[in-house]
Amino acid sequence: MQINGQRLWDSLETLGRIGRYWDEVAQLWGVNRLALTAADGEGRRHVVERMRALGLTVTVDQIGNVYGRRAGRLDHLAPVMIGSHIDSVPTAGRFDGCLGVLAGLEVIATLVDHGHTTARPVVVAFFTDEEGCRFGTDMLGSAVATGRLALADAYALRDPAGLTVKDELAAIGFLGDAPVALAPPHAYLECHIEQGPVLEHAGMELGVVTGVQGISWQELTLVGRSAHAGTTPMELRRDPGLVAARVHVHLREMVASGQYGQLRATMGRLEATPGLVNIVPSRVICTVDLRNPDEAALQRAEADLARFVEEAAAAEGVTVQRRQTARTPPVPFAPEVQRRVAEAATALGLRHQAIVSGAGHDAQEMARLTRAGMVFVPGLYDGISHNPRELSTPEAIAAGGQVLFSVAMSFAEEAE
Ligand code: HGY
Ligand code: MN
Ligand code: MN
Repeated sequence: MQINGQRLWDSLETLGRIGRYWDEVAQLWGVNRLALTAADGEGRRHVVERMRALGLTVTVDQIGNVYGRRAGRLDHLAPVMIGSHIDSVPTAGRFDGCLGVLAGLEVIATLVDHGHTTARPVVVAFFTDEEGCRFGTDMLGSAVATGRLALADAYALRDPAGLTVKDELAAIGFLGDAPVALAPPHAYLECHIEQGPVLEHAGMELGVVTGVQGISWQELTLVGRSAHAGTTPMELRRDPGLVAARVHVHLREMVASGQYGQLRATMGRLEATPGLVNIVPSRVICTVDLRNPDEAALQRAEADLARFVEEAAAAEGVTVQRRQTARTPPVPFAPEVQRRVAEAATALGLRHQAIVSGAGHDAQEMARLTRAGMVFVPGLYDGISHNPRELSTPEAIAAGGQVLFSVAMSFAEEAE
């Protein structure tokens, strides 16, 4: 059975119009469906409508995860689950996450077209707040569904305006009542745009994802003393902005030192208060995102950075409060899933290679419950992502969708 690549491409365009905004910098339409905002709610309702139109039974759980289920001939058996997320960063393209959910619906639509019922049930899922950039921790919905995060703790998370996850779920009408604990699926599959340059530069048509690298997010609150920019002598200052700048430079120096393997380090958020031209800031809040495929090297980087921050703050008479907001170790994907993805790619004559995911994904959480794996579709323009310029080709999307279909069917027709 062949999926309908054009229908999949069109569905990405349609969903991509929900929450779209004109990005002045990129001079392109971008997507902003930040988790649990009205735009996210609109995107969710659109996908739920598509699930229902495909005859799926839709369940919304207490953290807002949504599952669309298609019965199987042996309906008592554990389902094959295909999922990802449809929430986005505020400056997104239309592929990150959405490809995995819409390719899952394309699998269902293909089965409907052919009037074929699989042995096992098939479930298409989208998880709440995978991006984590509003409430501070990533993979929120899938982490709760797989027991890494407690529901009460997730509910209590607040965004910078002080709004809670629970209230915002209710506000968009997705505070469901189904229990969050997920029964282990027979297998979990996720198709995702690579979001990096590896496949494009290697001339590959598909990536067989071997796992996800470790992720460490922390928020630093640096408090000094606000003072007049003109009258305050430099030696009397306690400037948190200087400490933040030193930390930022130190991140690059740690990577350049080569002592932490393939460390990647980012200071994505940097907010000075009061943030005005003629006042030494009283407070700076900044974030640090550390990534590493090697857990021991990631822990070394965290420990060394913590020491550096303490020393830099003390030298400037600034206090520091550190809050770990996300932390997941490197997660390997099931060899059996990898094997089937590679086999399907070979059968379709697709140039493919193994690749470690630089980004976090819901599949890393689902790997706690079952055999999980991912299909990567190459991006264009060095695979830029978390940016309106994120793009792939209709051919690559169709190929990824077809491999996803083949692998899903191989699991869905297993009666034991
Ligand atoms: O940050 C990540 O790796 C993913 O996009 N949530
Ligand atoms: Mn994603
Ligand atoms: Mn993302």
